[in-house]
Amino acid sequence: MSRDVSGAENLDVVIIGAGVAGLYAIHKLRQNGLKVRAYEQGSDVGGTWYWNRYPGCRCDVESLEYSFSFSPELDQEWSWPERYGNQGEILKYVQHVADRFDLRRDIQFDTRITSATFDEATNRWTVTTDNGQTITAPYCIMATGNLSTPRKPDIKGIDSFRGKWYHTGLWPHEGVDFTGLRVGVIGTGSSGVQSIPHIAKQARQLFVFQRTANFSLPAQNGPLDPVKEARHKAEYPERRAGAVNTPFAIAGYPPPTKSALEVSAEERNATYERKWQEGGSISFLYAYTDLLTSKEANDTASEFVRNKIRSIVKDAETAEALCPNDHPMGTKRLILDTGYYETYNLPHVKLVNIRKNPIAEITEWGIRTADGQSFELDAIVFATGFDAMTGAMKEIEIKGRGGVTIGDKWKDGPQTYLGVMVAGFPNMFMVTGPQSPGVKSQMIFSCQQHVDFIADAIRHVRDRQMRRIEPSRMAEMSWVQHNNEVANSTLYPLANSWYMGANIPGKPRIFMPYVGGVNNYVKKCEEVVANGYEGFEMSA
Ligand code: NA7
Repeated sequence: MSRDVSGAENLDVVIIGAGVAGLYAIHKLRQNGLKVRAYEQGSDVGGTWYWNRYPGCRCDVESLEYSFSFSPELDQEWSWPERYGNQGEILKYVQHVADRFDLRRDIQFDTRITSATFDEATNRWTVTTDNGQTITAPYCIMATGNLSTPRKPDIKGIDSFRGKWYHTGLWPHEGVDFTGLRVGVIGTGSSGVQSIPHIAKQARQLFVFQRTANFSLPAQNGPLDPVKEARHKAEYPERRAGAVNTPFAIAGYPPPTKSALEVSAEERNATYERKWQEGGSISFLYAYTDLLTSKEANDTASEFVRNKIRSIVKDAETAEALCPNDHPMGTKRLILDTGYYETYNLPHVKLVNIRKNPIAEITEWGIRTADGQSFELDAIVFATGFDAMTGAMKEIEIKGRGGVTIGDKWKDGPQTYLGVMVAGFPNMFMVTGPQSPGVKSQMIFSCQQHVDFIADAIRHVRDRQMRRIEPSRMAEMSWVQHNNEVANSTLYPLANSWYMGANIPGKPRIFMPYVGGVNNYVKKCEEVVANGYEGFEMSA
């Protein structure tokens, strides 16, 4: 690597993060002849799949879909053991991709980026690391992930707890043995719902502290059927090409044609039952055209799931407490589980409704709720989620033009153009930033699509002997407005979810993902390029 007079290392593109987005960025930009390097806080590749090692951690997109699509050979070579990949299987796959495409030689592990500053005179980003290194490059890519900043709530007394505590997003690599222990799990999002049945198998006693009940559907996971795998692999070219024309970037699900309100209650329930047995969230949400746009239509699906919960959970009070009733189904990330509701029929598992009776404090011995009940615990698991979508970038001191930080710029909520760039932050790109469809899609598809867009934009700028690219404030404002209009035409804003920043006290409540569908988003990106990078300003 070359160095300048100050000793700083010089690159063409500095990439922050070596999860799926960072890895593909290395591959793609190297193919374009650029000198790149990724800096990664973890000791290996994988991002989400490196950190989230809690028991039961599994992807909610089927393994044949949740994979890179840039290499037809890779598509054919890799075999997935199960319908839905678990954390270990997915991490193994990502590690294989890093080795197969020789990506590790351009990654520095165990390195946290602490600041990134744009120099207006030289049009270069200067990035510093927690071990005192300085790197400069004209372009900087934030491949920092959407769910990569775990958050433990600030509950009074936590430091006095004598047992051990864990966060699902920072799980010990050696695993945790809960055998014979009294365990408390706080949080019932995906991480809680996936881990609770596993923790229950070991724990002597398990208390689940639930603030909000969530909708969860059965994954109906199992070994991958070899016939299905062979067929899917034969269809990969068409499936991969077809994904771009779908809202979630997953082909193979015929779009719904009818409103839920057009059919009889019997027909509706038979459809929901079929989808429930089939497993998976897309299939269920695709049952009717209006499940995410009409409250009345959604109510029919929500009530179907509530009735399922009532039929599975034997204790009527527990069942009722597990029935979500404060948000329409699907407006928070729909969870896929294996045996979650059944777990509450075990005699040593108890649900504690902390909406009714909040946690007052954590004591030396466990958790005390507001009504004075004490729960003696040996371990506490925080399944309390992440500072989603903006957290990771805000943790880096990013300074754009005029020394404005990303924290200042986003103090009332994120503002981006296409979820890829921010006005005032030239030459800084984001992979699946806020206001992109990333988290509402097959994430690896979106990471690739964003990186391809970014790589083409950098080539466009360089080919024209330009040195700076930045979205105009007008383009940014109109994209933010469009994003909000699309969200407001759906039921999504009705839920207090991490999509809204609602899980972090004090975070501005703005609906962050683009929910107009990958198909419409990609069309918009193509139009932008066809019109000479409309909305972007370039200068020498
Ligand atoms: P989520 O989905 O954000 O869930 C976090 C859970 O923790 C949720 O039930 C929260 O309740 C609960 N929570 C958060 N803070 C507290 C406090 N202070 N007290 C009690 N309960 C709390 O995170 P996950 O890790 O499960 O999943 C994140 C995504 O990863 C998921 O959507 C998939 O895309 C993969 P709340 O609902 O806020 O009342």
